[in-house]
Amino acid sequence: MVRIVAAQLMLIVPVCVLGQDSRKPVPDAARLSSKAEEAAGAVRDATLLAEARERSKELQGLKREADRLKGQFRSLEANAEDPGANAEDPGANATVGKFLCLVRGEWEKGLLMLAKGSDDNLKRLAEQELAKPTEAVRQAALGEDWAAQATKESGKYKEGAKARAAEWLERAIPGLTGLVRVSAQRTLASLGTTAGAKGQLTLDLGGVRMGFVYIKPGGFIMGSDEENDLPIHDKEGPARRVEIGTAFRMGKYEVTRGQFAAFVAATKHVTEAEKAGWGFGHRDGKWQEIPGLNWRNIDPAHTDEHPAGCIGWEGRNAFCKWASAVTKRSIRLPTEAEWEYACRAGTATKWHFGDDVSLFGEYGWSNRNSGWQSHPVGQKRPNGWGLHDMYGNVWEWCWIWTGSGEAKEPTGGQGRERACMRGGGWLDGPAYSARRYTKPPPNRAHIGFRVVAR
Ligand SMILES: [Ca+2]
Repeated sequence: MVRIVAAQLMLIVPVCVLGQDSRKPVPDAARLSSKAEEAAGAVRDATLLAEARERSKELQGLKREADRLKGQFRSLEANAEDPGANAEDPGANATVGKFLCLVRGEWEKGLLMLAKGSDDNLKRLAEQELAKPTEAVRQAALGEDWAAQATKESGKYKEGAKARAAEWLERAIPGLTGLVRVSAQRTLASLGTTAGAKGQLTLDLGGVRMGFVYIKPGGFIMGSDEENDLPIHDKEGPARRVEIGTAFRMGKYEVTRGQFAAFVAATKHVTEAEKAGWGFGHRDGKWQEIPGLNWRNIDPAHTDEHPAGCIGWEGRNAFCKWASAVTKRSIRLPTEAEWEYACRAGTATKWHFGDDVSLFGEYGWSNRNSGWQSHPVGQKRPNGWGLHDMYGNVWEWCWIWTGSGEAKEPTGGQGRERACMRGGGWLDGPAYSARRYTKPPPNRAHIGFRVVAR
């Protein structure tokens, strides 16, 4: 019996190391292995005992390697926070710069260090990056160089280099022609970048930062054939297949009050609510027109992390124009199709978390849990692709798409200037992925926006 237990324990050890069930696979496996050693010793089975000892030795090796890597990352973290005495050391600049760019995604600080570093390849890449190339051919060359760098890296560094390569190639491809385009497309496909945490990007909007998630191209069933229960909401059907032909990046969160404030400080923009001298908000237990209400004063307790509300059509257009100029990227509102595709994150259920509305409170702020106000972005769980607050908190402005049936890539259309809101807000019931409202009223405290970048 004990022999069988020892043999069974030996079988479980590798499963434990490789499995996802344990949070500490190596220590757990080591404990199992030592139990197997004990059992094998008790039945005096020399073969089993030798095997159990060999396994324990391997696990000790694994633990040492894990500790060494942990130590290395700890010292890189410490150096990244305080370069101190190492500031002029080319070796330290190369190591810490690479860590900052490829692991932490802090490109601004990391590139300056790489440019002073001892690694010639990374130094050349950093110089190309710091030149901020705007021509498609130069952007593609930079993407190809990062892809080549990725083949020399491993682990998190490899993922970071691949994500950077994909980012430059996606920007370049629309402006390329002929063989260069084919080559860029081939390299991009070979990177196999997927939606989610690996493809995250942070842009600096002149002092404040905005995080984006990479959204891969693909098809999905947009809308719903179900009868909608509220007469004021628009038709969500017919459900139809829509193809999103080009990758894009979507804001991880709604645009915050702090980000909007940076835009206003830089441009002196005056919103429609400020010009009109009133906004709609919730006060004294009532949803009502409030004199003087605008994005600055929706609630005295609001912080820069709350979503920007009371932002009208002009405000969000001007914000996108400013953000595009600051980041040298195309930043705009999502089309409805892009919004719903990203919201669904590969799901076909009513909500991205399934069909059970009782789970809504884990993912969004609606009138059931909001306390009649918005909440700082990102407090609720994200969807499968890492986007927060797609349901509730504030409604989000989108470009409307008027086509139907099969579509390659609905673009909304600059000329039509038609807006639509998605996702519901803190004042409303739990909105689902297909819910839409095409008559956004002005100056509402529960309407905000989210942007996409190319
Ligand atoms: Ca929202």
